[in-house]
Amino acid sequence: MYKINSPLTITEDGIQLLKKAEKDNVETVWDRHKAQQPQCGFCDMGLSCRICIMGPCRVDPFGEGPQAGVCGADADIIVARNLCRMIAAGAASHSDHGRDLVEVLASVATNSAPGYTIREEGKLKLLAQEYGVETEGKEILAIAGELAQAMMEDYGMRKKQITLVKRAPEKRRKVWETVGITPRGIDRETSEMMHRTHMGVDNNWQSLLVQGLRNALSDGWGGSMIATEVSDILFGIPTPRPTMVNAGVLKDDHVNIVVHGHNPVVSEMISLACISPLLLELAKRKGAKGINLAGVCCTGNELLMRRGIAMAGNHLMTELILSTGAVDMMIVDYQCIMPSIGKVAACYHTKIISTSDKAKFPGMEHHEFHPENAQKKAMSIVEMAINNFPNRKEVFIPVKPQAAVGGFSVETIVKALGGTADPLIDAIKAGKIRGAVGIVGCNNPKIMHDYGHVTLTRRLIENDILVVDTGCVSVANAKAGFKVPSAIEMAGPGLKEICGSLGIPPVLHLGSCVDNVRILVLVSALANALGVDISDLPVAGSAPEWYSEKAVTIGVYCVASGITTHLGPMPPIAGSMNVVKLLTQGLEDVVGATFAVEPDPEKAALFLIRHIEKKRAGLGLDSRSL
Ligand code: BF8
Ligand code: SF4
Repeated sequence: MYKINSPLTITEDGIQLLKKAEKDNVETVWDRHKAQQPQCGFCDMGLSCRICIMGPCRVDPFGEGPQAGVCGADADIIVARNLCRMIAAGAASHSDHGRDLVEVLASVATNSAPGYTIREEGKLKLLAQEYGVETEGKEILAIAGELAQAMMEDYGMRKKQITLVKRAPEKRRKVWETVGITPRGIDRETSEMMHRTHMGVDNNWQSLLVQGLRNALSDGWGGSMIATEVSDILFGIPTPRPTMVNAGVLKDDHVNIVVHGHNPVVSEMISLACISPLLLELAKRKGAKGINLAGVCCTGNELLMRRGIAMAGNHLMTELILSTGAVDMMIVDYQCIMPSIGKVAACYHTKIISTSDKAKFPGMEHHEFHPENAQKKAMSIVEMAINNFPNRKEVFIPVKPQAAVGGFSVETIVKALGGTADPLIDAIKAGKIRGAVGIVGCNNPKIMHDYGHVTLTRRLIENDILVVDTGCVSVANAKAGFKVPSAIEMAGPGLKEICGSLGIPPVLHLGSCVDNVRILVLVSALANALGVDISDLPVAGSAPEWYSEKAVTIGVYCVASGITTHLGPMPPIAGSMNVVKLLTQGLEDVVGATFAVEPDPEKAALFLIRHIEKKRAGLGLDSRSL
């Protein structure tokens, strides 16, 4: 299906649209990446510091130039501080996304968020119980209000530990207690991380990194987990549903609206406006057959999981799909939105709308969404998109869409297994499924677009390893055809048998990046069922093409939760062998898992297969040698 004939992308739509962009004189992320070469070697190794203005400073990696910054910070301190600030930024991003959802939940409770509602009363009550909110004899909205307040407390400093930490297996919680990394408050850990990395505070690279682990855990078992759970309560628990992916999901005879960003608070309202009879009628009057809503990046994943909305592309496709000339409007919220988007759109008729008070971009029209006005705003914005349809010029939709199934939540996986995780555990024990790997994260122009994801996934399923994916990986894998039931033909015999009997593909789409917490919940259930720690399970994580600070935080909370994690691109830590050794070896003794860095997905697959076989042997299960 793919021609691996381009150094930039393995995808056919990507190849065609790169040519189109070049023809239209559109500058892309790859052009800018090229223009940045050579990128700074000090920064690449984490050896530059601009935390204070006695600097900027840098440490010479060859031992000839300065070995300390003006303040005296050496390579270990500078590298650790830089990495910790990445963790803090990633944790802040996910957790702020979670906070916005909690605010919507609070507004729903007071009837001040027209259009939003409680879609999952059962899940609301379960969460309320976890938070110690009394549910007996109470109105649903009253429970929602109290739950929102209780969640807000998780963000603060009134607790010894955040609530959802209780979901982790007991053995894991003991590890966190022993190491001293049980997260206390979501904002507290990020704030303390920023404090410790200020000039003249924590200048011990080990204790900095220990706080980095706690900060990341405050995201995984806090901010991100709240984001996912409240999204399910407000918008529905995802269930498997058919969808379409790639740039071919755009329709030349429909008004095409693309949502981009992360938070479903805006995109959900847009999706409702797109099926309004009034607006559909207007679209027809303007000469369109209908309104076609598609997604890119994680807000697209959120809609795909719950509504089956089509996905036009992942991170590196966000500029290119505008080059189709078919996008009448792109609506963005926040995170991973390149500030170049407005400039690309200006080459076409595309209108770009920013919606968040905290995310403004050059060349975009700003229409701020808040819980109380979102419903009305969504209607007026979609109307603007329809009115833009007649302004279209040349349209180039290069490929036919690829079918896929998306929307696996833990709840639906357990349901597909017949109500308990036992069939999955039996299949793992019998060796039909060797283990599972969560492949997560982004695209990065340093790596051929989607090559890392697709190659790694193919090798793992061939070796009977179940793959679950989120974020931008999920689009890459869907485009590669791994997410239709017939994809079991690409799987090894054991995985093929199990997935075939359950009627599921060998690669399961678990959602957006905050939804990586669904992986934490799933592995906790497996560990509890087997009476072991997460770090004993034949599972691993991988981010073959990661780029963002959020991905660093995800990787760190996975490792701190006991999941050994592979990274494609090297994080900026090579300037300190102490930090490298701690993250790739030393953490094994601390949290029972480590990082491994390997840009080549073929070699990464071997590493992950060996890791899984080793964990199987540790559990007394049969183990293959490679
Ligand atoms: O949160 S996978 S490029 S879109 S950071 Fe961004 Fe990376 Fe995509 Fe979603 Ni996640
Ligand atoms: Fe330089 Fe130290 Fe300031 Fe960093 S904190 S910029 S190393 S003086």
